[in-house]
Amino acid sequence: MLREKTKNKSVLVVGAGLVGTLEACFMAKRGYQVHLYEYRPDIRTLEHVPGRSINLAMSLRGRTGLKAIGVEDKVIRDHGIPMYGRMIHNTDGSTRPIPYNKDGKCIYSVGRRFVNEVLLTKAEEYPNLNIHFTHKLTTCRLDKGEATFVNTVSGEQVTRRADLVIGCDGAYSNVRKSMMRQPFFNYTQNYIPHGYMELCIPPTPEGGFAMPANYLHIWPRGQFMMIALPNQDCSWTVTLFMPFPAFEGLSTPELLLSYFKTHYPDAIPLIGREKLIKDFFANEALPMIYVKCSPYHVGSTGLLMGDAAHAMVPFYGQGMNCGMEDCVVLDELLDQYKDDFATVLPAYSAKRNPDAEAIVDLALYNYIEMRDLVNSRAFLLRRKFDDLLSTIMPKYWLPLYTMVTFTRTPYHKCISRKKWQDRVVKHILSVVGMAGVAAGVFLAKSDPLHVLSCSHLSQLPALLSRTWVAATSLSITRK
Ligand code: FAD
Ligand code: EGO
Repeated sequence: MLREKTKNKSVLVVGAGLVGTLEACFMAKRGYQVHLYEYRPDIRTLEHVPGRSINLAMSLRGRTGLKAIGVEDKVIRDHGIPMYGRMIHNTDGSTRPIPYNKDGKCIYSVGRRFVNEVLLTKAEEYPNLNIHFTHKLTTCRLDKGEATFVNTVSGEQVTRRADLVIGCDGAYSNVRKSMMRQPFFNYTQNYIPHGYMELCIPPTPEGGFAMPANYLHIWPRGQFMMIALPNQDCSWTVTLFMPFPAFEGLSTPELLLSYFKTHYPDAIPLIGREKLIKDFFANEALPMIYVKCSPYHVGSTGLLMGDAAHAMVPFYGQGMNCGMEDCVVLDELLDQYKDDFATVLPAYSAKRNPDAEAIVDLALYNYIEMRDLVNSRAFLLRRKFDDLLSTIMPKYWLPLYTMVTFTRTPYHKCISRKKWQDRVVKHILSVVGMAGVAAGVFLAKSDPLHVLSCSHLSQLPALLSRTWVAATSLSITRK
C-alpha cells in the first residue's frame, strides 16, 4: 500500500488539535513516516479538558476532510446533531425558525473533544504514525526541518529532524513565531473588543432538550449576542459575546440578572437563576484574535496550517472547517505535484493564502454586521432579503452564508460573487428607483421644470443595459 516515493520521507506535525491530527492522518495515509507532537497529555485519558468552545458547527468543508480519512460517518452520523436552520430569539421571548434552505441542508453541532478523540484514535491505526504527548515545542528551524521539544513530564529536551515540519499549533503558534525573522514573511494579529463566555443550559428534568434541538439558536442584540449549540447529553452550550468593558460592568449577581432580564429574559429559566450566577462568576471572558500571515511555507521543509496560519473570529463558524479544508487542499497539491515538497509548498501558499484571508475577512465582516444589526428584526430582514433574491434567481443567487457553508466554492470566490451580487442589487434598486421617478414625472404631466430637475433620467437606458450585461455575463461564466 505504501508508496515508494513517500515511505522513506518523514513528516513532523506540531499540535494534535483538530487540524494537526487530521493532517497527520492525511500524511500517514500517503505513506510518510509521521511524528505528531502535542503539548497536552492524551485528552482521551483526561476527565476534564481545559480550553475553549465545547462544541462547534461543522459543515461541508470540515466533513470533506473527515471523509478523506474515513471518519466522517463516525463524527457526523453517530455523533453530530443536525441544525437545519437558525432559531431567532426576540427580546420578548418569542422565537422564530429560519431554515438554511429548502432542500434540508444542515450544519452539525459536534463536540470538540469527541472529534479530536476520533481523530487521535484514527491516527493510531496507521503503523507509520507515532504520537508524542506532553511534548512542548520550544524552538524550531523550519529551514532545516528541525524542531526542539521539551518533555513536560521528564523535563528532557529532544531535537527532531524531518523532511517536512508542519505547524498546526493554533492561534498563538510557536512554529509561526520562528518564521517572524524570515525575510518577506508578513504577519498581523488583531484582537477585537468583544470577549466570549460559555454558559450551559442543562437538560430538562425529564432528560430532554430544553429548546428545539435541531437549530442553531441565536439571540441577536446588536453589541450583545448570544448563541447556543446542542450537545449529545441534551444540554446546550451557550456562548455570550460582549465587549470586555460590558463583562466587567456585570460585577454583581444583581447587575447580571437585570442585564439578562433586559436582553435575554427567556434564557434565565433555561439556564437557571442560580446556575447562571454561579457559572458566570466562576468563568472568565476570553479574548478573540484573528491572524493573517504569508507565505505559509519555508523552502521545502516548513509549513503552517489551521489556526497557526489563519486564526479567525468565530462569527462564521468556519475556523475548524477552513483548517480541515487546508488538509484537503494540500493533499490535492501533493497528488498534482507527485509529493515534491519544493513545488507543493509554494503552490500551497499561493493557492491557500487568498482563500484563508478571505474567510478571515468574512468572519470579521459578520462580526461587524451582526454587531451593528440592532435587533432581531433587523437580523430577520437581512436574511429575508437574501432569501427572497435566491428564490427569484435560484440559479445564480446563492446567499453568501450558503456558499460558504454548503459549498466548497473557494472562499475568495465567495467574496467576489457577493460583491457582484451587491452591484446587481444596487443596479436593480436604482432601476426600480428610476422607474419610480419616471412614473412620477409622467403623473406630473410633463411639467418642464420638473422634467429638467430629473435630467439624470437620461442615465436610465445605460443603467438598464449595464444590469443586463452583468446578468448575462454571469450566466455565461456559470456555464
Ligand atoms: P487548535 O485547535 O488550537 O490546536 C492546536 C493544538 O496545538 C492544541 O492541541 C495545542 O495544545 C497544541 N499546541 C499549542 N502549542 C504547542 C506547542 N508549543 N507544542 C506542542 N503543541 C502545541 N470553528 C468552526 O469551524 N466552527 C465553529 O462553530 C467554531 N466555533 C468556535 C467558537 C469559539 C469560541 C472559538 C474560539 C473558535 C471556534 N471555531 C470554530 C474555530 C476552531 O476552534 C479553530 O479554528 C480550530 O480549533 C483550529 O484547529 P487547530 O488544530 O488549527 O488549532
Ligand atoms: C445578516 C444576518 C447578516 C457564530 C445574519 C449576517 C454566523 C452568521 C457566532 C452565529 C450563522 C455557525 C455563529 C448565521 C448574518 C456558527 C452563523 C450567520 C452567531 C454568532 C455561527 C446565520 C457557530 C450572519 N454559523 N454561524 O445566518 O444563521 O448569519 F450568531 Cl454570534
